[in-house]
Amino acid sequence: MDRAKLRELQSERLVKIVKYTYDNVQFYRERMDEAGVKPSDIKSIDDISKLPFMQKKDLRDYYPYGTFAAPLKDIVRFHASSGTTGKPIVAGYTQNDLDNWAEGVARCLTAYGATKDDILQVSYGYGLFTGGLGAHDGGQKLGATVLPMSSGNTSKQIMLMKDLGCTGLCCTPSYALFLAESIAEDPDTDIEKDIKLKFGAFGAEPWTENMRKELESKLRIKAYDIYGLTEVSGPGVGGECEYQDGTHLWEDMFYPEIIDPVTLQPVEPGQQGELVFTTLLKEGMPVIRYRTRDLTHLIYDKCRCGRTMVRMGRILGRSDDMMIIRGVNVFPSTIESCILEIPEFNGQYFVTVDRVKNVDTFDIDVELRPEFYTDNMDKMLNLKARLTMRLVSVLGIKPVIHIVEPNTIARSQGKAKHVLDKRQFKNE
Ligand code: DLL
Repeated sequence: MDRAKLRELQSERLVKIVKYTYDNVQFYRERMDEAGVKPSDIKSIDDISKLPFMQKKDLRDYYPYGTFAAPLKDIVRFHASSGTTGKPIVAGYTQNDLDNWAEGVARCLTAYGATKDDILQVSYGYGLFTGGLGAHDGGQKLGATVLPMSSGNTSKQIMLMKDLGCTGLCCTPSYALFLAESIAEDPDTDIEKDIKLKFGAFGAEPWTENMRKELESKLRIKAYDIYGLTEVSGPGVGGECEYQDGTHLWEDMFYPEIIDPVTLQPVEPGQQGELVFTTLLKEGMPVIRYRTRDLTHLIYDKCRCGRTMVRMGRILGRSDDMMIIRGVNVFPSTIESCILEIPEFNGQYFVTVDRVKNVDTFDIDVELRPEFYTDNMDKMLNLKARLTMRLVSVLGIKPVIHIVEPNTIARSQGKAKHVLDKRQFKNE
């Protein structure tokens, strides 16, 4: 769609959604009244900056139904985000919301080159997490055949992947890496002959270009990004195209902005900042200027694929995932990228941060590929030195590296957990 036309459509939809939320949700009414803005002040998408922001805390404070805009009789499904403490965020969807969500996922799959001839192995968890059912509905909307595998039971995953000839894999990149390792170790499976996978739809956690290379070479596929969040719908808020050069956001449904998380002002076009979304079509639980905490940038140049919808750079991390170690900002994704530059490591790692005598400690366990594991101390010390040097040059601080045997770091079947920050448990 031509961008001028898209802007008209966004304007029309924003005007409607603002009036709809003001009329139906006390929370929005109060917030807009406090900010001194009326629905009639919103005449086009250019007026969006007049509206107040909302964040996760608001959804928690108004749990469970306080931000729902449709009556419960019109809500046909709930999902919930994986809150580790306290109440989760509950999202409610009308049938139209589910149809639009499936449309978003189907667009991603189409952008990966998938068609109704594909067989999708959906290995995201089914249940409250949006990954499983989201990918499932999108796959069916496209007309592809869906295998609702859910996560776990790796040997059965491999058996059905082979026997049914699955061509697409939908799961977290960390679980895809685990599946790839398991396939490589399975004496009864030959990746070339037995596995028919062509592409993967990987998301739900930050991942890097080096992880992409790893997954593409291990699974002999094209590995594509899929992005989304429960508060906005689920997977399929955007996805990459064949050029793998940014994640197209489906801006006719989800309007993105990038703000400076401190000043809350929009950043210059192309600058890094916090991603904010307004859902332009949601009925059940719309969100207006929702602060995602995800850090990224937007690319408005036309993509080589011909799609005009904006692209998002890789999510660097969440502002709440960022560790400050000895005063330096450290994202797990940066560590992952450095590890995967060294071919002897398999990409599995675990970071432990602590504070001893008022000084931050920074330890990284990192696994070797089985073929490089040796008791030759010189080789091990050399590898350790290479990784340490690389991390020092990128991060500016020195971690203590521990090279561990293959298969010793706990694998995740959903979102990977890469960090234990023991400082958070102390009251120093
Ligand atoms: O993770 C939805 C999803 C499922 C997306 C399957 C993609 C595939 P939540 O559990 O609410 O929803 O977590 C949302 O996960 O704010 C990001 O921090 C992170 N995230 C999701 N996709 C990506 C991605 C689902 N492609 C949170 N790259 C988001 C980086 C991602 N981070």
